[in-house]
Parts: sequence; structure tokens; C-alpha cells
Amino acid sequence: MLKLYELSGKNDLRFSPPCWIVKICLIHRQINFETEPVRFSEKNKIEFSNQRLVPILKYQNGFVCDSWNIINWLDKNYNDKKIFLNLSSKNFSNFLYLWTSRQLLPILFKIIAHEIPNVLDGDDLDYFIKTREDKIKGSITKFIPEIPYHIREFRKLISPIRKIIEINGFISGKEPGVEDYIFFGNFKWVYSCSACNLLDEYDPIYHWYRRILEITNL
Ligand SMILES: N[C@@H](CCC(=O)N[C@@H](CS)C(=O)NCC(=O)O)C(=O)O
Repeated sequence: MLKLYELSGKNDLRFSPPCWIVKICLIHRQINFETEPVRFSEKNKIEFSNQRLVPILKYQNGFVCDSWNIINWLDKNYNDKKIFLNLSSKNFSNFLYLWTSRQLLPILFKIIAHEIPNVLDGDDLDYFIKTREDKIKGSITKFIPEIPYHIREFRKLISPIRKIIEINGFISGKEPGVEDYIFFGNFKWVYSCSACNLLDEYDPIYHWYRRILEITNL
């Protein structure tokens, strides 16, 4: 059986965006898997992969790291699940993945950074604060005054996706697909860690997010 190594926090909360991309894909495509929680401080659990990040998907004869690589591996090895419908769908998914990881997640981090410690405890809490503060060269609370600005900008930035959802219901079309899984990771992260008002309750993207949760029984 496939084993998904995914980040876990306080009370076993799973909140990592790339881990959710893979997990929602496995759930929605009904691919059997078991999960292995990995805390920030449990690098020993993933030593076999010779790197320090999750998600990792372990299969009978090996493993794949990185959510985009895992999605591609699933597409290749679960041919009947039709993860990418064609090359256009693969390219659009790749665009969404790169846009998410390079541009959206860094903005979302500024919006929720000061709340992430609430979902961590013990050594994980110290690790998170130390590594992230080293990276941003300052306190994780330093973005707080800019939050309303970043929320406004984020809502504007994702307007093309809002339009697609208004037209089709889902990003992939009439049913959720790989493009929805990739975009979903952003919101699952924010809503797991933060009480911020990221999306207006009338926003079609907010309703899309709720529909994905319902469809996948999350
Ligand atoms: N590009 C990778 C990103 C993986 C990544 O950054 N994972 C984070 C969780 S969101 C992680 O494992 N962090 C562990 C750490 O910071 O020590 C992907 O798409 O899978």
C-alpha cells in the first residue's frame, strides 16, 4: 500500500499545503494509501529519503519526494485514474503549481505566519520559529501591520481563478480535478492555521473550497 509522509502539528493536525495537494488527490481519485505523520522535529522518520521535506510517497519499491513529482508519478503509475487529461491539463497544472509555490504561498505566509505557532508545540514550535525567522531575517510577527493589504492583494491576484470557477464550478471543469487539488492546498493551509478572513463569505472561491471539503468528506 502507498504511504504518504505528511507534516503534522499539535493534536496531529495536518496543515502543509504540498502534503494536502497529494492527499486530496489520493482521496478524490480513490487511491488507497496510509499516512505517516511527520513532525518538524522528526527528521529521523524521513532520513531514508536523503532530504528533509515532506510530502514523500513511499511505494513498494521506492519513494518519490515533492508534491509535483508525486502527482506526476501517480499519473504515470495509476493510468486508469487519468490525473492529467492531456498535455494542456498537465501544463496548466504545472503553471498553477509554480504560481502557488513561488507566488501565492509566500503571500499567504505573511498573512498567517504569526498564527502558525498556535498549531505547533514542543520542539516543533522552537524549530519553526527559529528556521522561519532566520529565513525572513526578523520576527514572524513583523508582517502583522501589512495583513489587510496582503489579503486585499491576494483576493485580487486570484481573480482569474475566480472567473474560471464561476464559469465551470471547478478549476478543472464540471468536476474537481488535479488543478483543483493544487489550488486547494493554499486554502487548507490557511484555514487550518489561521482565523483570518482570507476570502469573503460571498466569494465563489470560498464556496468552491467548501464544496471540495464536502465532496471529499473532510
Ligand atoms: N516543493 C515541495 C515543498 C515541500 C515543503 O516545503 N515541505 C515543507 C512542508 S510545507 C516541509 O517539509 N518542511 C519541513 C521543514 O521545514 O523542516 C513540494 O511541493 O512538495
